[in-house]
Amino acid sequence: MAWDEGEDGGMALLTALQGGFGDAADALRIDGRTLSREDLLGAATAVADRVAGAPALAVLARPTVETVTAVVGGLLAGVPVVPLPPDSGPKEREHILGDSGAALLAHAVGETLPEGTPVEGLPVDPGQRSAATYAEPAAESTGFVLYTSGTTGAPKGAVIRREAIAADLEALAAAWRWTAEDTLVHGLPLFHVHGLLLGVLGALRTGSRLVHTGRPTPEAYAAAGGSLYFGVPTVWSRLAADPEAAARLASARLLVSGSAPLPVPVFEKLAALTGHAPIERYGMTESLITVSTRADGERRPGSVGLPVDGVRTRLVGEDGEPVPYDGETVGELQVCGPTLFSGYLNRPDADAEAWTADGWFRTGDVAVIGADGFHRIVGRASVDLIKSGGYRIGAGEVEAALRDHPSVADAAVVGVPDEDLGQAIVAYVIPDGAVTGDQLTAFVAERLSVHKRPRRVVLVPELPRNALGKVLKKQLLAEAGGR
Ligand code: MLC
Ligand code: AMP
Repeated sequence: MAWDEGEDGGMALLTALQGGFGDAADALRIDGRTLSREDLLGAATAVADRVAGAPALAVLARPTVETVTAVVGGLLAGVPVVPLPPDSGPKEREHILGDSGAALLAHAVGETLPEGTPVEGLPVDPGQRSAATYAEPAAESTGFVLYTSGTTGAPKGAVIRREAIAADLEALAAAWRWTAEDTLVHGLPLFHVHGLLLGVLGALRTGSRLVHTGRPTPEAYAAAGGSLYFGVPTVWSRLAADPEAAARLASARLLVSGSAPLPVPVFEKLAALTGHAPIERYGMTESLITVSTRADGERRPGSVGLPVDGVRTRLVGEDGEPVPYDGETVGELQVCGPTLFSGYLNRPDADAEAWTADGWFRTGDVAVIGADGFHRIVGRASVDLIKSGGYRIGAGEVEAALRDHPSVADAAVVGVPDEDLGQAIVAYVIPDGAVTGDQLTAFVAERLSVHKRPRRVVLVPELPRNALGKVLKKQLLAEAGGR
């Protein structure tokens, strides 16, 4: 691989746990509880002792020290880690545990697993210690299987190599001048790239301190006193609406937004209130973070900047031909480089769609690139992938959950522009019997994660369709107040 491994030997993930960066009793603070790196290493090694040799370790990923301990334990032992959203309903949970082949589900001591959980529980006690040592697993071995939504069907497991994560963290450390001097603050979920791979492993690789605020509220961010802050646009727009809290981030070094487009007015408000023009970066579960503005470069509102070290991008038109980099012509963004995933678990069909014949990954995002190389994400090629609060939601999965209800004849789900969430899930449902919108929302909530619940259900006698019977989602969006 043409990747500069650097002086530290390159592709190790948990370098800060091997010492050399100093330590503190509160090197990691998660929702009010603290751990030193030495504590974490001892506790995680105790987990590694119990899971070594397992095919995969699922982790009930609440934002807790137990979650971080379990994840690090799996990584130390070289066992692929499968974070499970803690609020996922039975259908989602069974799919993730069954598809990933996880033999064990790590959870906090004292926490009971939902009835019918199809794998053995592994209670994690961050007070345990082991002094065993493990050889660094192969760089090309699987670090994580991260489940992420497609346009239809159940979430797909993206297989992510350890070296992909190390390469991305290395590139982001360079782009953001992220060092052991930083204190990283965020309150994002610990089952996605943003909160877990960047937000936890980033700290464990660079040696920065970590403060996880539990929830990413403006007050919690203001009180954390960090130097480097991560958030999804919803977090930043809520902070920008709270001038007092925002002003307290003036002492920070860098504010970073990602996972969804940061609206230009939020960028500008944040810059005015904090004195820091935010960094915006772009990525995906499958590719990790591939494009970013830089700490030492221009931070242009509405732009995600330049490819990070090692990553290459290209724009391809509908005819399959390259489009000009003129800042105006749109094309599908394709990426390649050392941060890319290996493929979807058990889904050769999805792999065939995702990769080009010459080995580039099709992001499904539509972008423009300027003559200066700056990238602007214009939207998604498919209306069926929704981003709400930074969460990726497949319309098809929510539609399937709604259709499981005995009083639903058919359903169509769209993402309607929303000031707070970017997009809000709205479901159009043809009822077959007496049923209310609230009942249907509750029904979805029993099956899928909280953020996949419709914010609004509209009961309709029929859905607009084209001559082939396909639902006209653009028409529904227009009716719902979207584009
Ligand atoms: C939510 N609620 C609902 C509801 N949806 N109630 C009724 N109907 C619905 N449809 C409830 C919630 O449970 C919560 O209740 C309350 O309403 C407020 O919900 P909310 O508006 O969603 O706010 P909040 O819970 O604060 O969530 C906002 C957020 C969250 C920004 C904190 O969306 C979030 O954490 N997003 C991060 C997603 C993320 O990390 N994505 C990264 C993907 S990786 P209660 O009782 O709990 O208050 C990636 C790669 C990359 O994209 O580039 O980074
Ligand atoms: P996920 O797999 O949850 O990481 O979602 C990836 C998707 O989030 C991408 O395909 C984009 O559509 C979107 N995304 C991430 N970062 C940005 C950004 N800075 N601007 C616009 N969209 C983004």
